[in-house]
Amino acid sequence: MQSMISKSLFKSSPTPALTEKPPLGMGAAPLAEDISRHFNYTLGRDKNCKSAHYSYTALALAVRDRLMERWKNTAYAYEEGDSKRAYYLSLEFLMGRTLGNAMLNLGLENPLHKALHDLGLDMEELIDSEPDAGLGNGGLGRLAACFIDSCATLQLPVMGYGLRYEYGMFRQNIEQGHQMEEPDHWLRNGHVWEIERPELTQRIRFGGRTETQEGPNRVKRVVWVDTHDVLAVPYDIPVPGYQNGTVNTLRLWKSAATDEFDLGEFNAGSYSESVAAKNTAENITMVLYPNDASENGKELRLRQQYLLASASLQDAIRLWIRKHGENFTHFAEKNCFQLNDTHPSIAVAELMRILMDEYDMGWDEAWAITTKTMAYTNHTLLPEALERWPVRLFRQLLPRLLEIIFDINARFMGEVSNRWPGDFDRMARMSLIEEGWEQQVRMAFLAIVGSYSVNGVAELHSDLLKQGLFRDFYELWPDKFNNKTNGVTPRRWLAWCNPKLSALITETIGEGWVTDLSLLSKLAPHADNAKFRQRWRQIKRDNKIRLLEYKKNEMGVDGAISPDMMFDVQVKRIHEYKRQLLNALHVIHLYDRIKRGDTANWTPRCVLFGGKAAPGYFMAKLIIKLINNIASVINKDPAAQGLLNVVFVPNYRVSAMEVICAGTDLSEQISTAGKEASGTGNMKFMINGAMTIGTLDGANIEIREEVGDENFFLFGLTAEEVERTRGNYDPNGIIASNEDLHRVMHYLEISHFNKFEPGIFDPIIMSIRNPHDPWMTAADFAGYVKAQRDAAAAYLDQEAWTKMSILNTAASGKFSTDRTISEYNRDIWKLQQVSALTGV
Ligand code: 26Q
Repeated sequence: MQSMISKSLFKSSPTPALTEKPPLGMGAAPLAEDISRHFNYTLGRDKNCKSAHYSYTALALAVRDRLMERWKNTAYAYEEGDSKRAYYLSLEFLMGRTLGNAMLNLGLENPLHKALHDLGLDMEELIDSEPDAGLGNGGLGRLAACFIDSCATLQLPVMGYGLRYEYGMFRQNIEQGHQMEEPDHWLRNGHVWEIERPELTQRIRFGGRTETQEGPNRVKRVVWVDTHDVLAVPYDIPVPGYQNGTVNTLRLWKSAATDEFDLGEFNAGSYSESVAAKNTAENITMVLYPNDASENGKELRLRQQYLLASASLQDAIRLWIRKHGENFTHFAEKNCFQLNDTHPSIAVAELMRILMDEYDMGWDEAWAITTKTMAYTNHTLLPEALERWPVRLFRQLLPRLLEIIFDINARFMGEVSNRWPGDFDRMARMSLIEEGWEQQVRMAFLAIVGSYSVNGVAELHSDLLKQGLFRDFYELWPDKFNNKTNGVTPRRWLAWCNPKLSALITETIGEGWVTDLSLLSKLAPHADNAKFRQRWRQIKRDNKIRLLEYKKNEMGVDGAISPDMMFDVQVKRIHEYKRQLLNALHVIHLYDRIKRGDTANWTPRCVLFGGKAAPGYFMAKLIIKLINNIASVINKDPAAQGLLNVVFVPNYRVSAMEVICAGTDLSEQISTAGKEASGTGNMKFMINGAMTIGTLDGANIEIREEVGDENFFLFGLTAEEVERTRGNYDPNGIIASNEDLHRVMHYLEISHFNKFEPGIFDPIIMSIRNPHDPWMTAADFAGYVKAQRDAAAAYLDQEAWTKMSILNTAASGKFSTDRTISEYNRDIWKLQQVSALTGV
């Protein structure tokens, strides 16, 4: 198949006359020239074309042209240096928009401003016409996007492998306060940033059965037969480093039907079966699963996972063979696969299959290679979110892989019983196969057993993994376990999204911070300079006005919100453990104070919420409805005018956060301690000078360590206290003895926010009053209200607040993914930096 495609595409091989071009001009004139050429010739538009889409595309193509030569040179540099490579395997890459980032990283912002001005085009309008690439749910997917940005900036040979979903994260509309989901057909108007590479198509097998055959010298080998095959076609997206000549690759697979489907079954007369089979093939990458906690047992999801793992491994092995032939002796020294959670962890078994069944390797050699190349990152502590697949489904869909998993498990159980003879409880706990009414494969355990590194994403999270979920494995292999605290890319999350603050920072400490965020610490002394504070405050205010403008455009209505109010923001996926409900209870409390006339020294505030709920998550959707109902009562009440506003911004996404984080005063990070693995929104806010109100959870702990406890509004039970409280938690006692909470509950219980929708919030009331409430919302209410009071009081002293804001930015240097990726590289990948600049 592969050779057939390449033959038909390249009848004659390209010559230097065809491939070697002088570098394109980076000034305004050649840029304007190219934009206009693409508009008129590539796109065939004329003076009657009014749509911003075509001007955007022409601009994007002119920028893309400038990435191409750097992209090729980077590939050549990696190939020639025979560099060790790492592959980041992820079911999600939440990239957001590409144009602005490409402009920034190529250093084209100024010349393009001039070029577009000369062409009479409005840069902002064009930038805003690009749809977000929403190929992820939330933190895990956005982390992958920040990681590949940092890898390119650090000039590391890292490729991202993911899926090219036709439909990304759904669009969220709010109707009568309810979340409504709409499909996100983000590719409808084409995607200029991708290059299809049909010549690199891979074949993926499903179904069928296995047979043992005798090979040439009587060696037994397993063959997987009667399979239903699917093709995986790669689409490459350039990932530019920051002004360094490097352009790495994000390779996304699209599923497609093989030709056999049409020919074989079609000729046999079973037309509808053959079309249905074609659909099954093409459905695999049709849609992103919109859950950010696992939804178990869906066959299509397992197909997605296997397609990604198999196509990516085959592709990496193709690259290897091109250079080294079928000699795998040094494969493990030169390749590393980082598994983004358990979603691609079937890769462990798939690499074994490829090495044994396709390249005749024995078990021990294949296992040695696998366990020296795989590394696994865990992103959750919630036990219900750990992936398990029914053995029955595995047998049906991936029979050969199930055999291999059973073989891995048999050998692993032998190892456990050697180490702890007779400890059958432990064996049952550690088995890759969970027994029960239905046997299940524990994907996290497969990932741990098959990897040489297992990491969590913040100090607390990594510690809790070792003490809790993965304790047995930690006792067996303490050296495998490590921590890599998350970060965010400072290019998108400061340089790009906050141009005014970036300019002030660069003017004050120079531009080095863009690639060395620790340099932000040089801002600290300026916190004592009144003139500097004044400029800092003015920029935050401008960004708040920009946020209000954004809100107006997204919601179609204007509200009486002043930029002088405190902007108190919680944006993230809606989940009970993240406790948007606690925030909502506090809003009701503020409203109650207003109604009681308890408004002396009041800090006017705008409480902004945003986030999507998984479509099947009843409680999360009900929380959205509650927030919207509260908002509509409060915003309409003249008593609250100028004192309190509540906003739910619909369709929260990457491009929304770019505006939101720059205009935030107070960042809400209020999860039940021990539940949020890290959080990364918390870091975006901090870098942009917001104060955090938060629990001792995830990376909040490290944020507070960096900025000092006097610059952080802390409250709530610790992770240990949460666990100790379970079993004797008495929310009704707490409510009875806390006047404020009692009154808040009263508002809910008299249906104050749902007068015409009786009873709809009863499940929320019951969850707060439930002694088994896993999120212990009532337990943290009093502490939260106190911390909110402190924050409000602090905001009244604008000089002191601004100082804290500056100190937050100054202390945020640790939370760059450049630091995170350097640590992955130092401890796990061990790649050499490769400069692609030679020649460019
Ligand atoms: C699994 C199986 C089937 C369908 C969906 C899923 C699925 C999809 C996405 C399960 C989980 C996710 C996403 C998890 C996630 O975003 N976790 C977050 O990862 C961030 C980056 O490390 C952390 O900062 C957050 O704390 C963590 O919640």
